[in-house]
Amino acid sequence: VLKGVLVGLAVLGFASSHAAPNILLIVSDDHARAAISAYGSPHIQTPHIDQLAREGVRFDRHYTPNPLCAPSRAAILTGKHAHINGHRDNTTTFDGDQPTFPKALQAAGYETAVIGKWHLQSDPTGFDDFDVLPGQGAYYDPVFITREGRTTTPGYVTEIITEKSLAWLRQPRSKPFFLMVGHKAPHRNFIPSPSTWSLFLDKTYAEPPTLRTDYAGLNSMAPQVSMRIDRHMRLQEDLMVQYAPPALEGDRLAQWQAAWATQDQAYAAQLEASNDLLATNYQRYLRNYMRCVKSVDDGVGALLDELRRTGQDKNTVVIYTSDQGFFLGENGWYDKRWFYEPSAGTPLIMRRPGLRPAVATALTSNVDLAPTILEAAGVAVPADMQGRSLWPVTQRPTDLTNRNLTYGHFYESDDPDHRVPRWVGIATQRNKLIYYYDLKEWELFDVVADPYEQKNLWSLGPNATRAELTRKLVAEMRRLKEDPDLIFQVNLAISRG
Ligand code: SGN
Ligand code: CA
Repeated sequence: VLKGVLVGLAVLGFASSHAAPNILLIVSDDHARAAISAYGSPHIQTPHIDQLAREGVRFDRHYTPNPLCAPSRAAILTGKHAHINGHRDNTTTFDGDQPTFPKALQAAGYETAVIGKWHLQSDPTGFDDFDVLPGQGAYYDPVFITREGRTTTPGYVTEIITEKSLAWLRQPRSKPFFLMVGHKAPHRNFIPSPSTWSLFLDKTYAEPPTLRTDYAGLNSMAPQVSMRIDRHMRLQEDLMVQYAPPALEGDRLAQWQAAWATQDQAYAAQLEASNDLLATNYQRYLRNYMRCVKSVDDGVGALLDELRRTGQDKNTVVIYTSDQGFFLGENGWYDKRWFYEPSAGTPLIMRRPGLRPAVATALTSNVDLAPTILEAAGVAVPADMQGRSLWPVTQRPTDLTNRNLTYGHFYESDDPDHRVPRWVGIATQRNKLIYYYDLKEWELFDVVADPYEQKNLWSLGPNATRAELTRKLVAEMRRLKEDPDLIFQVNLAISRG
C-alpha cells in the first residue's frame, strides 16, 4: 500500500498538492443517459448533474458489463466481471469476504460509508458505516438497515437518502472520506415525490424513432420479450392510474388522490381521443420517470452545495453514475438487460478539483471504477482487478483513446417477467457484436451508421469486419478468463458461420 501511495503521489499533481482526496460516488438506479440534459436529453433539465459534466469529464461510451442491478453493483465494488466475482444475477448473495475497493480505501486510512440502495443481500463490508435499503427498497416510508438493525423512516426515499448523506458528511472527522450514495430512483415503478407530483404536466415527450419498430432487423426474441410499453406496463403499478403507494394512508393518501385525480382523467381522455395506447402510456411513463429523476438531480445539487459550503469541493472527487441505463421507449420498451445502447450504455461523469473539462469517447466499463477510485486515492490497484483505471483521463482526456473495446455478459435465463435471452458481446468505436448463446443467434451493428441498432449486419454473411470482431470477442473472453465451455460454444458458432 505504501508503495502505491508513493507512486500515486509522484504521478498525480492533484494528489501531491493536497492530502488524499475525499471521494463521493453517487450511483442511481436505472438512470438512462437519455434522461440527463448533459447527455442531450430532450426530456428533462438536470442542472446539477450537468454542472458536474461542465466541470468534469463526461464519458459518452460508458457501459455496464451486465445490465442488471446487483451484478452491476458487484462489478463496481470488485473491479471484476460476474464470472470472477461470482455475482451473475439479482438472486445471488454477494460474497462480501472478497476484496473490494472500499476495503482497500479503508485499509489506506479512509473513513467509508454507503447510504441508500445496496441490493447485494449480504451486509456491506469495507464500510465503517452503512445505512442501506433492503433489496429494492420502498419509495415511501422506506426501511433502512444499519449495524443496529432495521428502522422505518417516514418520507420519500430520494430525499431521505440525500438527508442521511448530508448528515454523514457533516460528522466531524480527521480522515479523508469515501461516501457511496445509492439512489433507488428512478427505478421502476417510478413513484415520484410529493414535491414533483404536479411537475411537467404541460410537457409532451418526444417519441424515439424506434418507439414503433417492427423488430424486423433484430433477433427472434426481440418482438417477444415482456417489455412493451403498450402491452406489459401495468395500468396501476407502473402507470399509476388509479393507484396510490401502499405506504400512504389518511391525509397523505388524500393528498395523493387529490394530486392524481386530474392526471388520471387526462390519461383517460388522451387515450379516448387518440385511441393510441402506446403513445398515451409513453407520455405517462416518461412524465413519472422524469419526476423521479428530478429528485435525484436535486439530491446531487444538495450534496454539491454542501461540499462547496464547507470548502471540501476543493479536495473531493465526485463521480455520478448509474448501475445501468433504461429503455425510454426505444424499441417500444421500458426496462433493460439487453446490450443495446439505452440499456447497457450508462452515464458516467467524473469531476476532480482543478480539472480541465472534457468529453471522453473511450469505451469504458463499470469494472473500471474500482481501479479509478483507488488511483484517485493514491492506493495501489490489486493486480487481479479486471478493470483499468480511468484516472489518467482527468489529466489528459486523450490518454484513453486506446480504450477501444468493452465487454458484456448477461446471464439471467429464468426470469418470467422479461424473458430477455442470455448473451455475450463486445462494443467497439464502430460496432457492436452480440451472441445470444441460447438462441444461437448473432447480431452485428454499425453503431455509427445505425445508432438505434435496428439493422443486423450479421445476416449479410461473412466478411472482414465480422471475422475481426468475432476474433476480438473470443480474445476478450480469454483475456477475462471466461468459462472455457462458453468460449468453446462461441468458437463453434463462429466456425459454423
Ligand atoms: C423489479 C422490476 C423490474 C426490474 C427488476 C430488476 N419490476 O422486478 O422492472 O427489471 O426489478 O431491476 S417491478 O414490478 O418490481 O417494478 S434491477 O435494477 O434491480 O436489476
Ligand atoms: Ca438497476
